[in-house]
Amino acid sequence: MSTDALQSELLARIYAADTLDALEAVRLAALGKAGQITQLMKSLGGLQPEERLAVAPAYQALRETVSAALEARKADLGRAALTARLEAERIDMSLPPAPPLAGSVHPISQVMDELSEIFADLGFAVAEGPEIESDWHNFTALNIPPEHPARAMHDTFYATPAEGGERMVLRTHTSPVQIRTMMAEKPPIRIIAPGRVYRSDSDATHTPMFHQVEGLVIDRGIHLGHLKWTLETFVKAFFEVDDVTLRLRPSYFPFTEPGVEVDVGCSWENGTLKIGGTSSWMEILGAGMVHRRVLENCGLDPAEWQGFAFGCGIDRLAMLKYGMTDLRAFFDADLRWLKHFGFASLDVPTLSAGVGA
Ligand code: 2NL
Repeated sequence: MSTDALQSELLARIYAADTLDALEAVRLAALGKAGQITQLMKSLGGLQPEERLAVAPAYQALRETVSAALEARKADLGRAALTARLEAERIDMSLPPAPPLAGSVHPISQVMDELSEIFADLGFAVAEGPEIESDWHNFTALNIPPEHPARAMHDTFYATPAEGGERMVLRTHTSPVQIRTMMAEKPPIRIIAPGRVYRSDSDATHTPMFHQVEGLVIDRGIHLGHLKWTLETFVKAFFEVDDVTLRLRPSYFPFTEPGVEVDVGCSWENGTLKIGGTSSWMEILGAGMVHRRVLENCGLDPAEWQGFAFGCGIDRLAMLKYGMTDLRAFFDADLRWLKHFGFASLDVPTLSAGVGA
């Protein structure tokens, strides 16, 4: 075959190749070890010098033309492949995630978002702190000195201290977050501290890790009336019930004076407890006025600043609102349970739509 005919044939095959793989096959057939052009080049070695001079330029030109055509075609096919892939993988980032990929929001996360929403509306910020705490922040600052009997009641997980280091604990409540805030910021302070807490306790109604939310207000002239109004407003918004009565009973916490236990009025309807009315009472919170020694430990003068604080279990709040009966199922990661009790990821709680709508 003449070099012209071979060139025409190869160029035709190059332009006919419609994938990178087909193009590679053409390249091998022309320029590979046993390719047609390679054979021609090799045959030059067996020619007389004058013969070689006569045909070599045509062979070289053939090799260059075919090489260039292969490169050009390769670039075209690469561009086309990229365009096709971009088209196929096109994603509209403004669309919500496809439901089957979205998973669901755990009821505890949902309730935490509801709490943040309700308290943000009352001017509270959300505060966070470490789950591995110093003994001082978790206990001593809260008027629970070493050897205080309240320490035994907390079923604390203790970390082995580093040599010469401070003894650390897994926080038994989120109060140390409030301690850190009082030490770092100037009043007025309005925060809630939701998060994980740990106690070495495990049975049908206790898990060694659970969730707590605490609230703290520090300002001038704060009294129990502010506490009661705040909790009433919270309970109304959270349970979406207007007819809410709270009952404060005297109680004791080392970090409050006075301390109160807070019951919410409720009634039995067809075998289920409903928030509202006053025919029954259910304890939902512990609270009180911040103990003057706690204020002093945080560098606040109790003659100038007063405050109230409260704490309650988030897991129990979620069970009451959404009707779960087994606490331990919260942490089993059972897909059927998560599907049943989980929330759509775009079902963000807002006050205007109703926090639990
Ligand atoms: C409960 C309810 C409570 C607090 C938590 C608190 C935090 C600071 C100062 C004073 Cl920094 N109080 N938190 C107060 C009363 C109750 O939790 O049943 N706890 C065992």
